[in-house]
Amino acid sequence: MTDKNAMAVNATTRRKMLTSGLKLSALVGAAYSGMSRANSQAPDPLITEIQDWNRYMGDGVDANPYGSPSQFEAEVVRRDVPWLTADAKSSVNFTPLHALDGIITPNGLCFERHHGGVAQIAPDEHRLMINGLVDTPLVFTMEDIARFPRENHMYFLECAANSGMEWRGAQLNGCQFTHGMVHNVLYTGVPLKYLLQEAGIKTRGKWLLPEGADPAHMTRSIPMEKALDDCLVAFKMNGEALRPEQGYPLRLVVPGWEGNMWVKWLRRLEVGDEPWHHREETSKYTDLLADGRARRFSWEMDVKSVITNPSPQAPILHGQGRTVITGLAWSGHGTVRRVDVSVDGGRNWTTARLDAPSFSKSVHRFYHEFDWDGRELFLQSRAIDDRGNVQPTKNALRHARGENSIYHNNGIQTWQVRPDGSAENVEIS
Ligand SMILES: Nc1nc2c(c(=O)[nH]1)N[C@H]1C(S)=C(S)[C@@H](COP(=O)(O)O)O[C@H]1N2
Ligand SMILES: [Mo]
Repeated sequence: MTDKNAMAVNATTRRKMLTSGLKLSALVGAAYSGMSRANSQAPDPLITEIQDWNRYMGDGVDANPYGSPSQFEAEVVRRDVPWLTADAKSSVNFTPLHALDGIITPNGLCFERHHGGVAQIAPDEHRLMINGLVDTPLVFTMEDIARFPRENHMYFLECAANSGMEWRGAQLNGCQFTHGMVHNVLYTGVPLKYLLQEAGIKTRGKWLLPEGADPAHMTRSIPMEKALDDCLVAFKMNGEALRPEQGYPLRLVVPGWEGNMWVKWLRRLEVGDEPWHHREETSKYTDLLADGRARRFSWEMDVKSVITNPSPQAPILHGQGRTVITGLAWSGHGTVRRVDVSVDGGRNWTTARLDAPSFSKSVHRFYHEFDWDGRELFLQSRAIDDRGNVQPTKNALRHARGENSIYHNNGIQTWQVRPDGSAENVEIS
């Protein structure tokens, strides 16, 4: 509740500021408010008058040894949905996708999902053990791990429950809440295969059980082919140490696969000959179908996209004229080849412009510059990955998988934009 009030108050102040700025451009009436403001004859005090920040010396270099965002960005934070979970220690908050651009999620804004709170582990007391079907059981310190060859890769992590509240209809009003269980980070770590090869996997060793050192001691069964393919044991995110929330000092990176498998505070890897069928892969993260059967081991995250702006938390404030539609697209199968945007609820599609680097199993940024005539819009985006997978409509998903599901909802999202620029989560039937 407090969050919502804070957002509303802030939106009002911002709108007031923008209205006063817009008066001048309204006189000229061109599509680009920036251009019209420059052409205006009326004096703008922000240009003609000396402001406090021009006049007085600012803080010195010692004011903020670990930098933080501008005070004017205080609204850009992870937020939770209070009714979603009973207790903050086994809960989730969401990445503010509507306030970000490019493809990197800043460390302090990466959504958090944990089942036993955030473990606080001193790196010199952390150990990683490899046991089970190996030639030599091993225990590594953090120092040991840092002596293996390391690699850097940009990957998205998406919780399989992202958009899960939307299976039965539009519910949460903001892409932060409908799609914010995703983050995209440059990881520095050691390929998992180097550590496994050091221990020596026995021929019968076909599965791997990573385990977390937190009170939830999260475990999942991972097939050995994936473990030896592109998994990393990571200790840095976006250049600095992992945040405690993200598993400091060590987490497993399982590119393209559901977030639950990316065990944080990684302390043990057990090699086995069959999957363990623990809680997180049976009662959770298994998808109940309409006929009562269940889809298990639905590891890969399918191709998905969402328009982040405009969206319910980021309405159009500038009125008619040139507006920039932007959003994110990703696929657990590889890169995103194309994103289409529709402003009329999927009747007509235009190919959007993909920008920023395109990495496999990483989010992609798309833009669509658009002249808005003030009409009601039904905005949608549809991503296609490099394997030719096309993001489905929500109805197509429901047809295939029923409505019992929580997980793996990669359906096309619709935002209704009203003539006043406000936006709402809706569905086209
Ligand atoms: N040890 C441990 N690892 C964990 C979890 C946990 O509770 N404990 N949560 C999992 C789930 S369900 C998800 S979606 C991701 C979330 O990663 P993040 O907190 O970095 O966003 O971590 C996974 N790894
Ligand atoms: Mo998750």
